[in-house]
Amino acid sequence: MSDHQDTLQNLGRRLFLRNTAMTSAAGVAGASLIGGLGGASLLSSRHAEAASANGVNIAPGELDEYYGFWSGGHSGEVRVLGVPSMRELMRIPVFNTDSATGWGITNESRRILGDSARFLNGDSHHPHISMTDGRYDGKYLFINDKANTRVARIRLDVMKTDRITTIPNVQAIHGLRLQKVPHTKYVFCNGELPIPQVNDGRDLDSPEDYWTMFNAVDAESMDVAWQVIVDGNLDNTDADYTGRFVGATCYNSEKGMTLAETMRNERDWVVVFDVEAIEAAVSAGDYKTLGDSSVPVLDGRKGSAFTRYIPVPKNPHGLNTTPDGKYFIANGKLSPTVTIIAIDKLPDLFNDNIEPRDTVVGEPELGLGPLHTTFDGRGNGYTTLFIDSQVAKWNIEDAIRHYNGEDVTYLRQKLDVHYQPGHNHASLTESRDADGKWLVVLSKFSKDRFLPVGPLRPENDQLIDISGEEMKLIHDGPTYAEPHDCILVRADQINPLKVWQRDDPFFADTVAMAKADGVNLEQESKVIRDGNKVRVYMTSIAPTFGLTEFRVKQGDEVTVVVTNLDRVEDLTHGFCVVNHGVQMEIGPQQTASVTFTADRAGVHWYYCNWFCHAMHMEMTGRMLVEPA
Ligand code: CUK
Ligand code: CUA
Ligand code: CA
Repeated sequence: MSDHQDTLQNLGRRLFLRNTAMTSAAGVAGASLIGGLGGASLLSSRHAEAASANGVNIAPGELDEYYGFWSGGHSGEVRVLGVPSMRELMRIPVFNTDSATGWGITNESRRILGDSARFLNGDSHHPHISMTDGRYDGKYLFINDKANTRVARIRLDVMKTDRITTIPNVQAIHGLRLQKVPHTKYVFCNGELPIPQVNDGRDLDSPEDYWTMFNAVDAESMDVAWQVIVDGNLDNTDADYTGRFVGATCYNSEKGMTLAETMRNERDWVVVFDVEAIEAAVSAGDYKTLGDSSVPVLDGRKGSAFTRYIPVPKNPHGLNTTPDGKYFIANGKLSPTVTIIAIDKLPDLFNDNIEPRDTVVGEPELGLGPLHTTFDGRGNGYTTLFIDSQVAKWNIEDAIRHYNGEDVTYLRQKLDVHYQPGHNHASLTESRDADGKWLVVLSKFSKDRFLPVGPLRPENDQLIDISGEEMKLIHDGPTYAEPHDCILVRADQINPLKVWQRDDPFFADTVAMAKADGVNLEQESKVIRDGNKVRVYMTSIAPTFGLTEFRVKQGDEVTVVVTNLDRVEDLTHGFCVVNHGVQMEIGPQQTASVTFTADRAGVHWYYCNWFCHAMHMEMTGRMLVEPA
């Protein structure tokens, strides 16, 4: 039997199963969504082994062709992987605190965290790389924090977080995408959970007065540029390739406060935003502000000039723009379909020449629980089916022909994945350069795929070769909670620095403080007393600190500034004060600082904790604290 026939038979079985599964999903959701794994898994394991036998091998010392940036979910971080080897290359702390680098501990990171430094957690979902003319430009990566309503920017030249903005007037930033054309001027991000406006204790018991908003953050200043109030709520989002339109799914058109209420309507919608109309209103001063915030707020509820609401089957999830710029694809979740919205019909929709559903040019049935779709640049979509534990490969134009009544098959293949996939992501899929080589499927459950590690299991990021007609599973990659999403970019599109530059803005404030103290960071180590504040400046060259001791008084507020004078690539020092919770990374040519209270008299050793030299263990010093 050919694979194609196999696919069709398989589809038949899935469709047969659909009614029961969808009924239970709609009834009690939650638990039933992860049911029905059945016996398919053993068979699939054997398939996987066969595939990896002829898979790729990146030999020791060889470099990968792609960078992958993975969100770390509720670990709050971002991870950098090499693809196709799936080797983890680096972790970038963002919304979390990090013991190795001192993120959340150092003054430089705390300045970036700002007021939100008081939060120790984050929940990052959607990493996206800045673009120029619809292509990744390798400058920044942006990511949301659902947990504490923030958006962060990572500089890809140093792979450090450099800005974090808390979005006012909304709760839980979820979907996040970037303007693709003409360049990433805006970071678009969705407030998911409706709240009273203003949220100061009023309207607690009046959910009808709760609202949420669509937000645009200026990618350079990281200030919130504007906010648009919507009906319902907002889940995922994506931008078009003209620069004018952004689409977002809404699963809660009911504005329900409970699960059952959010599933009441047969249809929810995709909201489309007209960025040009919004910008015109903001420049004309045609907006209000809310509470303490000075951010322009526009009313984009139904009937507004800024938005249109396109009905789609109930509780949609992912929203993905095809790399040819023609379509928004809304993924059905509770419906076995995805909805294809023609972007070239949107101007007519905004001119009220057509009805919202007239923009829908296809609604192919793919299987149970479609969550996200990604593209190979050859006209195919790859949609994760959460309930079926599969990825469906389907042809977009054939799905449109089928919708128009033609007798064509749009499904190309279904591949079992392990298990319950959320996002998937094909190489360069969000840009004009989508190259259809690799597909990463982020499976939420690993179950039997790895050695058991206690009740908490890793997730499973599967690498699939999509360069040929058939999808082939190549690799299983266990990951820690929880990479909702990732982005793959060609290695040549990212240009990281090898050592820090001395004028880097990342530590410019600390350099300015030294200058005000009259300290030449590159040449001297020095202690400056300023009342009960003591600033300890020291250099480091492997394997010594510029100061092997310094003396303070009990109760002093001590700021230690270390400048790593090593110019050697890869030669990082650490600075850790024993029993003080003080720890930081100082990369080659970097200046880093940390402030703490010397609250106990006595001898307190400090040491370097990056193994930097044969005499690394000896790279130590003493903080001598005189009793008060
Ligand atoms: S969401 Cu997690 S699987 Cu936050 Cu993009 Cu769909
Ligand atoms: Cu410096 Cu170890
Ligand atoms: Ca709904």
